[in-house]
Amino acid sequence: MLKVDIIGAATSFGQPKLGVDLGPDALRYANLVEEIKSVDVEVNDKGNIYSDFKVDVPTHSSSEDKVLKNYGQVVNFNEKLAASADESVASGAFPLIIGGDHSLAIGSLAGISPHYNNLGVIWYDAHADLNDINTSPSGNVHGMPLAISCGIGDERLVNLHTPDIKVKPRNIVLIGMRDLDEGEKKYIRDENILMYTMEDIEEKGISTVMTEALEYLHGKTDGIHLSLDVDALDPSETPGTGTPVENGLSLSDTIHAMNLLHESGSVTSMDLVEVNPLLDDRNMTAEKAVAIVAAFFGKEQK
Ligand code: HAR
Ligand code: MN
Ligand code: MN
Ligand code: MN
Repeated sequence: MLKVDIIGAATSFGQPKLGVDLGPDALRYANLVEEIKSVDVEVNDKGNIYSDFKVDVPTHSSSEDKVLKNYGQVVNFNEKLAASADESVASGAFPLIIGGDHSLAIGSLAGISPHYNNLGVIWYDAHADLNDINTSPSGNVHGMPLAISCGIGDERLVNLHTPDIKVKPRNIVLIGMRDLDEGEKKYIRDENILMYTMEDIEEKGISTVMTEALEYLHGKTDGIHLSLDVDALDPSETPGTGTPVENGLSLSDTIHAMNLLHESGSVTSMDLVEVNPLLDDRNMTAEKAVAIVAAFFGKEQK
């Protein structure tokens, strides 16, 4: 039986809005554990990880005039998360990292990637999160984790947990894109990263997109990490998130995408991020996120 380790990544340091660190508990209130167990999966909830620092420790950055916000907390938090994710994979479990803002993907990918030679990544998000300190419009680290995992950015974050590049750009698929910064567009073009924008999804349909994504990754990767940001969905579906973007994916398309990933059997780890109960309407975003995760683990729709 599949063994799933839930790792609560209770961080909000990658962005400025209060409450996203409560996401893991909001997901538990929405019956995350019970829903996953209902499909004959063994679940071990490892509880939450927190940063050791409540206030920021002095900011370091690779550039003089710009800063990475909450740098000290982001480094400390992700070191702890990487250790936990690494331990879960080593024990044979499937790590399900629940956030928390998307800066947590720095730690999850750092902990998971050493177990693979060529880890594939499906980044299901409205945003590419491919900024570095110079291209970022905000200094918020949740807009940077995929770049950092590709070796672009602050040295301590790039070398977190292991002194290696965690992900190769050619092993990435971006899905749901509709809010990209200029520097991100350039990086995607220069590195020839496979990207499906909302327009592509509307044109091809989600089934074709997921099938193409899996075909692209099969053969050249030995594991696939799904990093699912709830802002990939339309804000009418998932309002409880810090940076909603109009014209997103529907819940039904997303559930269908998860069913296809389940059937493929090739995804080996997952993040579920950016659920913010303080911005939500009676926990509906967490409830939908739980339905998405349940579909990913094989729950049939009623
Ligand atoms: N691209 C913008 C920035 O870097 C906005 C990032 C939005 N955040 C996320 N990430 N939720 O997917 O600041
Ligand atoms: Mn994101
Ligand atoms: Mn996003
Ligand atoms: Mn099944």
